[in-house]
Amino acid sequence: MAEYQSIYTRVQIRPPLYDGVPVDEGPFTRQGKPFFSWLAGKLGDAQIGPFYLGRTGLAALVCGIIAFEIIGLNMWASVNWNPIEFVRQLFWLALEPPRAEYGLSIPPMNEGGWWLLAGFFLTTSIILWWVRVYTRARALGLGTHTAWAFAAAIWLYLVLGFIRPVLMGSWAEAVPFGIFPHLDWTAAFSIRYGNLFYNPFHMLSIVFLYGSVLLFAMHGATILAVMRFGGDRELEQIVDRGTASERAALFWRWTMGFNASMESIHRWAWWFAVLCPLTGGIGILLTGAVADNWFLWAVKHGVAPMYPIDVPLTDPAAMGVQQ
Ligand code: 07D
Ligand code: 07D
Repeated sequence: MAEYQSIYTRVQIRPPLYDGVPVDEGPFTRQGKPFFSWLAGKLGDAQIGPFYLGRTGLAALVCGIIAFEIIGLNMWASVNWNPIEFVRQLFWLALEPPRAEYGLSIPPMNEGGWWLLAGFFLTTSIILWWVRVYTRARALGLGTHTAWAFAAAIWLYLVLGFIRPVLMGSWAEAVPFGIFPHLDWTAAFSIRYGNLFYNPFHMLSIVFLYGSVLLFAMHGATILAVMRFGGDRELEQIVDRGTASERAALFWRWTMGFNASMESIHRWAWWFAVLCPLTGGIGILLTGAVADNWFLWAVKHGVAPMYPIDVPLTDPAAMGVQQ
């Protein structure tokens, strides 16, 4: 019993290797002989394989590799094909979208054309992977909850890189490819539109981001804590509550005043996670369309205080350090 107190996965089962339930797989079949990995078993299930690529999986992989290559080769070209500089500056390199003067037209390849092409292949790849997530779930007789949660993330991605730029009439509005450049874009976007903190949908998105983290921690901790009473059989306990459920419920009533149920906690988790990019996408879509400056918007709606213009304010940073 004590093994469940560990923070690592302690239980590794070694049943006979199994390819998984038979389903109608179309022209593709499962590839590769499955095997056990002790290291994989520390993090998750110990069995690796068999793999299934399928039509959409293969197409997604090909499109993803093309996008990755376009981005990588453009970055490499930007340091004159110097391999050392490429590695040294990798996190700072970028493939930028076209300048604003090109609007939504197709620019020359070196002035944003490659960005457009990479974006096309990346988007196609992500959407094809979504189809794979959906169809694989259906093939196995599962619900499609994962696919719809993934769709929420794709919504934010499409708003940032496609829907909003199209509505604003310029690819220049979109995010560049690059590790730090995309952070610079995020900071610049916030400043350009008067501080994104005052965007109520950014606030909501943060609520669900932080909320997801909290719920995940609470749920993971609760189940680990009641595993010794059979609480790991979570789903059976939805309708057939055992002592694990009762103890977990009482624990949360004592420490929080209220408890989720074995079923509802998963719905809370799903909704919090999904609502993070869903509200976020709405916030980004409204930026520039409904509000050009979120701080002034907040002042107008009584969210932020109006600073009195007749009272001289001294910037503390300009006062010098008092020793
Ligand atoms: C842990 C699951 C695994 C996923 C991983 C990411 C790539 C990129 C790069 C080809 C939690 C794989 C990375 C495929 C390869 C090139 C050039 C998910 C996990 C390990 N961001 N962002 C990161 C993306 C946006 C922001 C990291 C993608 C918006 C901030 C990584 C997108 C804004 C910070 C990354 C995207 C924004 C990051 C770690 C798409 C507002 C960080 C991500 C497709 C939402 C953090 C250096 C992670 C960091 C970070 C990827 C969009 C803001 C490179 C693919 C435009 C403030 N982002 N991001 O672990 O360390 O996610 O940056 O929309 O601080 Mg970002
Ligand atoms: C990016 C969805 C797309 C990803 C997909 C996955 C691959 C391949 C590869 C597995 C993350 C594609 C996968 C390509 C995978 C492998 C190998 C989801 C994505 C489809 N903010 N902010 C948010 C906070 C500030 C800004 C959201 C906090 C400043 C902008 C989130 C703070 C400024 C945008 C959030 C803070 C600023 C955001 C993102 C604190 C910068 C957005 C939610 C404490 C100076 C985005 C409405 C999410 C948004 C966003 C948090 C501060 C700018 C809640 C905690 C004030 C421009 N910010 N932010 O799910 O939706 O992202 O805003 O300071 O666009 Mg912010």
